[in-house]
Amino acid sequence: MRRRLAVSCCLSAALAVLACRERAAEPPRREIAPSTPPTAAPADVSHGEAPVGSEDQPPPVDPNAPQASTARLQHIRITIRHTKIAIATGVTYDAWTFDGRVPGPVLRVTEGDTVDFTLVNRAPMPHSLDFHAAEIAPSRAYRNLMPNDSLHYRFVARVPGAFMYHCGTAPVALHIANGMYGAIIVDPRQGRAPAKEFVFVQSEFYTKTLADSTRTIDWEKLLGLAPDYVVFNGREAEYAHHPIRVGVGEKLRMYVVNAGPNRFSAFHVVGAIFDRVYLDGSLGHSLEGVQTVTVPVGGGAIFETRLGEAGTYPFVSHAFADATKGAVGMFEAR
Ligand SMILES: [Cu+2]
Repeated sequence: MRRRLAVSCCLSAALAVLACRERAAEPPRREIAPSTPPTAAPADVSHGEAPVGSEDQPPPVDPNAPQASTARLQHIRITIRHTKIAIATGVTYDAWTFDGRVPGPVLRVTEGDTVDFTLVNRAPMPHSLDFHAAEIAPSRAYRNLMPNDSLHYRFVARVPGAFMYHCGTAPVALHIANGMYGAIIVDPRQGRAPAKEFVFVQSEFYTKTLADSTRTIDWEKLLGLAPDYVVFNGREAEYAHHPIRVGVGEKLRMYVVNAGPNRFSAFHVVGAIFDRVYLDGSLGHSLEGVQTVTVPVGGGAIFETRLGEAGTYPFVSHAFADATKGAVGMFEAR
């Protein structure tokens, strides 16, 4: 009896030692602080995911579409530069840019126009430019351009729509996430009905902070599809801080291009229904009377609506985590 007790005691002690060793071999547990969803609304406007500013202060990034040009030969020149840009209030990002801005310049041509294009690389590394509005051999036109080199070619903008352009140098996700994208509108030859026109380019920023407090790309966040900011026209909630004034009942046309590089846009105007949406901007593919339309990464769409009464109307990506991260703006109808 005594012997059996001793054996069982030894066994328990050995098991306890083993368990102890196993515990010691376990990697130390990281304490993750539980994140608490905010319950205080940032704005008193319904769907106001960011504080709403005054429409008396014009937005630093102009949302108005450029005028259509009547020239049939369009000379376009873009210079690639690395520069610092503002992506949110007090947040500076070390960006790779077309013409020193993010998004790059909004380009506008008409169906059938010849685009005479020159690209100049003033950055210290290879870059390129891919026009979704062109039908051309990428091996010739979208090749990597070395620092201080330039490239010249022509293409005919054959298909009307709202197209993306972007750097196509690998890894493409890195070059796009660093700011190398923009919109090119190709108007149909017969034109579109008069309207107040805006361009919104949606994109994401994945950031980490450097010693001088500038932000730079966080590659792991990019691969994990976890942006810090999702924005229209390069800045967090730009048009919530500076609402866009429009007329009650006025016809509005929005050219929306989604540069990504990862997040689909669910474009929606709160308090409105789209009279018509042209998928990819194509005349042949339009929807009538729709609430929300997906703009895929690397795609575009043209949205038309009217705001029925005076008031503040948010426009958002209805993927609301993205609206919380900055994909929100406001129309102020008067
Ligand atoms: Cu690039």
